[in-house]
This record gives sequence, structure tokens and C-alpha cells, in this order.
Amino acid sequence: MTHRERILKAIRGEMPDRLPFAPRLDLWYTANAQSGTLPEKYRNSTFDEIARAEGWALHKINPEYQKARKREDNLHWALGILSYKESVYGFQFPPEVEMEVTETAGRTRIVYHTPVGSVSTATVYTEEMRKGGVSNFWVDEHVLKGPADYPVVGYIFERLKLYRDDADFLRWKADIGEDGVAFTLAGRAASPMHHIQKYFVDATDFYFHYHDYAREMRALEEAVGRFFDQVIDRVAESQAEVVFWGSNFDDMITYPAFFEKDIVPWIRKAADLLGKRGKYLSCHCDGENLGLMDLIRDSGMHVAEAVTPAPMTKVPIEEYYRRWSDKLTIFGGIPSILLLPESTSDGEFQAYLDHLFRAISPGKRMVLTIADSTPPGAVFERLVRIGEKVEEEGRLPLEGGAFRPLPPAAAPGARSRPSREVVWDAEFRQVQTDVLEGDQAAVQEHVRDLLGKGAKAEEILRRGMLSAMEIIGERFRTGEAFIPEVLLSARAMNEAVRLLEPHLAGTARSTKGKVMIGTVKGDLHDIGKNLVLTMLKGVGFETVDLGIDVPAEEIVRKVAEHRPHILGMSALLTTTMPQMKKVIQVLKEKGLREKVRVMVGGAPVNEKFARDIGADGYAPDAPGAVNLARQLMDEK
Ligand code: B1M
Repeated sequence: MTHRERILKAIRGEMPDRLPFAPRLDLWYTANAQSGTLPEKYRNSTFDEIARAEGWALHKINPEYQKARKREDNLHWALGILSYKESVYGFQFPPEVEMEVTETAGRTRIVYHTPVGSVSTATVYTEEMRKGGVSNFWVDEHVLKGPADYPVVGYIFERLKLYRDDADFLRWKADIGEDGVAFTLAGRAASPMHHIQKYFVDATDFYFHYHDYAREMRALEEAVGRFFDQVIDRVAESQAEVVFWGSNFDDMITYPAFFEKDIVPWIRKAADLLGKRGKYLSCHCDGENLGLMDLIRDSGMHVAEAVTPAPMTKVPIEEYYRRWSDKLTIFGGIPSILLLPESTSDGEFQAYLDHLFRAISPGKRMVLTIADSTPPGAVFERLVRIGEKVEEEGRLPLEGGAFRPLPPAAAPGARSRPSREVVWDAEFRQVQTDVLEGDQAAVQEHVRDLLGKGAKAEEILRRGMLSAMEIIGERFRTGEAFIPEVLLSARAMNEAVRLLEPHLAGTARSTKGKVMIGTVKGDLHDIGKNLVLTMLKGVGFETVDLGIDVPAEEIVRKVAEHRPHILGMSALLTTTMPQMKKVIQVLKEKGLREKVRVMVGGAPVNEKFARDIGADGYAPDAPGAVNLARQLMDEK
């Protein structure tokens, strides 16, 4: 059986002869080719040549986003209008839309002039990002800044034309031949609203826009929907077999209620229409899926790709297999940190592989790959070892052997531990409710009323608002509340605090302490950092946002300038975690280490790492960061 046949069988839910193995090599390859550290015998090979020489299937899912055939292919990244050799359609802007493009040092700014107004975007892709193996652009200026921008973007999307353009796709598919399956890129978003979330607004601001401009959002969703309908038509008439439909699903970002309301209906529609044409839908599920597991499984999606199990996320591989493999093909299963010697010893790596082969028995609906991709520092021999194990022991059906899956009761379900009851304060109940509901206008009105009636500002703050913020924090921790609720509550609270500020004795607000947080150099992830900042601000800390991709020297310079009580650092990439250690070293060199407490966080960071690099504390989530910050202030 060829790799292609094997993978397609797995996708159809049939039993191939053996487990397919298709490691994603692009990021690893780019970084190592740049630094001259590819394995000796592959110094002059492409990544496809390496995979073929090793007998692995080619991983042909994620387009080579930086390899555009022509400038226009990825010029409009910030609008999510893309076309690559992996696509089966091209696009045409309405002729009356004029564009002004300015390019400076890796930054591309575009102003779109339409008859109903102008909007602008900017994207960044630097040499450093390329060397680091980053494949996506960074959107530096989002198109939606306020409600006036919505109809302008809507105008463009309503009139955008998608035409059939699959010649390059067919050539690419032919080149892959029997060595893999060519996934065509429909889009990185799975629905019009997901498209708006992913491209048009900053990740954190999205939740405010979604709440504040609901009417404009729905109108824009409709306009973007026309684009989606055309995508479905073009893909339906193509020869693609598997379709990349949406990426970065994550139970915090695309939280369950949002996923169900704004994403699932479009997955259903696409799966239904494309399914009738014999095509399979695949999503890039590289995030935390615990809260989305049933929704994804029942959405009609056929393949979940980039599935990253524990220890990188909360869901163990056996749980994925148990809950998904009757309907959904799992493409993934080997968390990338298993290939890193600093995170995983040889023994642990081998133990995981042994566990994996038992956990996914009998092995149907499974394509093994490194999720989400092979990291730059991966031990190549471990990839080879996986390939050998697949050859030696991957014949299907696999035997479960002595493996005992987690009993359902012990397995993680949706996060459901209830938080403590709200302790209502009769006098401040209304303000508590307003903050809990994130009702900015109501809380201001009621704070004014209370002040008018002679209530003390400190009391309103403490008994009314901070108590409600504590509850929201706890609900978030237990999975009863999601990012939008936290952000809206924190915003409501912060707006109301402005009214209280003149009445607060001295600097009552700033007594909690000053915290400065940034995402370290090389790392562009900011959603978690922003959430931590928002919660800290919400409970009364003074906060300074250092932004993303901040070099160690810059962080230390800002510490000297702002003199925070606490410096926080966030990192989401294994490759950027060492930057935290560097910052601590520079703090020491500049004689500032004793003057500031250091806390760290981010998905790959843990307590041990924090201790090893000499930080003062680690927090796993935003409420944890609030507790830690308080503790660090108490210790001062
Ligand atoms: Co990226 N990405 N990504 N990504 N991305 C991860 C992190 C990854 C784990 C996916 C995977 O492998 N399954 C993987 C990293 C693997 C590793 O090194 N360990 C990865 C990769 C490989 C990449 C790229 C290299 C992919 C590429 O280019 N092909 C690239 C790198 C870009 C760069 O940074 N140089 C990249 C890009 C992106 C997007 C731009 C597409 C997007 C980021 C958008 C943005 O931030 N504005 C993105 C996303 C969305 C993710 C996932 C899916 C979700 C991250 C997230 O925001 N979660 C992520 C998968 C995952 O984490 N499992 C993944 C929601 C957020 C609320 O949680 O950030 O964890 P989190 O924050 C939590 C806690 O960690 C904690 O509190 C927060 C709230 O409770 N916390 C702190 C965070 N900071 C803290 C600081 C503290 C205390 C607590 O004290 C100071």
C-alpha cells in the first residue's frame, strides 16, 4: 500500500495495512538549513527528499505561506485573502477598489480605498522570523479599528470574485504522487465569524468588538459569508481530496459557546456540500481542545490535524482516541516537546511511544505526526526511531496488549468544577451584578448613584467590584467562564474605577503594586499575556504592557525606567523560553535583580523551569497569576 492510499484509508475510517507516519518537517528544516545544522547526510536535501529517503509519508497540509508564486498571493494576509500553489482558486478585487502599498523593512502597509471609505492594514515578516522558522505573517495593524470600518471591509468581500485556478495545485499533487496526500487550502478560518476573529481584529479586542458592535459584526459576517460560499464552490469543482478548513481551534480562543454558534454551522455546511463531492474536511486542531472535543467530533469535520496531546495540552492521547476515533481521523498524536532533549529524556520518549501504540489500538482513523510540527531543536534520531517503530510494530490492527485506558470517570471531561457561590453584598449587589455581567454602562450609572447617596468609594471598589472580579477569575479557572466574560468584566470594572479614582483616598488603587509584563523575544503570542494583564488590572494592580517579541535588554531597560514591583514574562514557544533566563541574567548584570520580583508563565513553562532559571514564581493561568502577584507583593 502506498503512503497516499494508507492516509486516505485512515481518513475514510477504513483499516490501512499499517499506521501512516507523516512528520511535518518545514519549521525544523528552515531553521536548521539556515543555521547549517541539518543532519550531515541531508545537508543538500530538501525536506521532501529527507522524508522520502527515510520512507516517511510527505506531510502536505500546511501551505508554504512564505512561498508565494507572485506578490499578490499573500499580500492581503491581513484580510485573509490568500492563494497559493496549494489552493484551487485565485481572487480578484473589485476594480474600483484602489490600493496603496508601502513596504519598509519587512513591514507591508496597505490602504484600501473603496467608494464607501478607506481602511488600512499592516503585516510584518522579518528576516529573523524566517530564521526562526515562523511561517505566518504577523498582523501589526488590523483592518477593523472601529464601527466605521465594517461596511468598507464588507464592501470588498461582497464584491470579491474567486475564480478557478488549480493548475499549480494539480502539478503539486502530481509531484507528491503516492508519497502523501495533497490537502488544498480552503482557508485558515472555518467560518466567516472565525475569519473576522482571526484576521480583522486584534485577538483580544475581538471579544469587545463582538460584544459592542454586534450588528455591524453580523452584517460583515454575511458579506464574508459570500466569500466562503465561493470557496466552497471552487473547492467542490476541484480535484482536491482533502480540504484544509480552519486552524488554531482552542477552547479559550474559540471557546465552546462561540464555536458552537459561530463555527459549527459552517463546518456542517462545508462538510455536507463538499462531502457530497467526495471530499474530506480537515481542521488544524493545534490548541487546547478539552472544552471543544464533542463539538469538533459532532461538527461533521472528517479530520482533526495537528492534534497535540498531553503533556503539551490537557487531553491525553487515549482520551482523544476514545472520544474521536469513531467519527474523526486524528492526524497528530506525538507532542513536539517529546523530540527535545531538554524537555524529554530518551527513556521518557521511548515510554511515550510504547504508550501511544497501545493507546491508539486498534489504530484506525489515525495518522501519526509530530504536533504541531517538528521543532527546530528536535533530535533527528528520534524522528528516525518513530519511523522504525512504525515499520516494526505499526501493522494494523494494533493490539492493545496490557494497556488500560483511563476509566471514563477519571478522564478529563469538559472543565466543570463549580466555583464558590457569589457572596452577595446587599448594599453593592447591583454593582456586583454589573461587573459580573460586564455591563460597562450599567456599572458606571450605579457607581454614580452610590456615590450620590454618599457611599464610600473604597467600599464600592472593594465590596462591589473587586469581589465580583474575584468571582469571574474563579469561574474562569474552573471553566465556567471564558475569555470574553473576563475581558468584559475587567473593562466594566476599569471604566467604573475611573469614576471612583477622584474619591479614593491617596492612591488606594495603586497600593496593590505595579506589574509589567511582556512576551519575550522571538515570540508573538499575546492572547494569554493580555488576559493576565487584564485580570491583574481588574483586581487593582497597576499594569504596564511591554508588548510582544521584546528583547531582554529592552525588558531590563523598561524595568529600570518604570520600576515595577513585579516583572512578568510570557512565552508560548519552547524555543523562546530560554529568553526568560537571559532577562534574569541581564537584570543581575545591571544590578536590578534584587529590586524586582520575577514571575513567568505560558503554555510550555512550568514550576520547575521557573525555579531553574531563578524566577520567583510561575502561574499556570490568569487567576493563578493574580494570586502569585499578590503573594509576591506580600513577600516584599
Ligand atoms: Co502558535 N504555537 N505558533 N500561534 N499557538 C502554539 C503555542 C503551539 C503549542 C501549537 C502546538 O504545537 N500545538 C506551538 C508551540 C510549540 C512549542 O514550541 N512548544 C506553536 C507554534 C509552533 C507556532 C508557530 C511557530 C507556527 C508557525 O509559524 N507555523 C508560530 C510562532 C510565531 C511566533 O511566536 N514566533 C505560531 C503562531 C501562532 C499564531 C500567530 C497563529 C497564533 C497566536 C495569535 C496571538 O497570540 N495573537 C497562535 C496560536 C493561537 C497558538 C495556540 C493554538 C493557542 C495559544 C493561545 O493563545 N492560547 C497554541 C496552542 C497551545 O497553546 N496549546 C500555539 C489561549 C491563551 C489564553 O492561553 O497563551 O496559554 P495561553 O495563556 C494562558 C496561560 O499559559 C497563562 O495564562 C493564560 C490565561 O490563562 N499565561 C501566563 C500566559 N502567559 C502568562 C504569564 C504569566 C502567568 C501566566 O506570568 C507573567
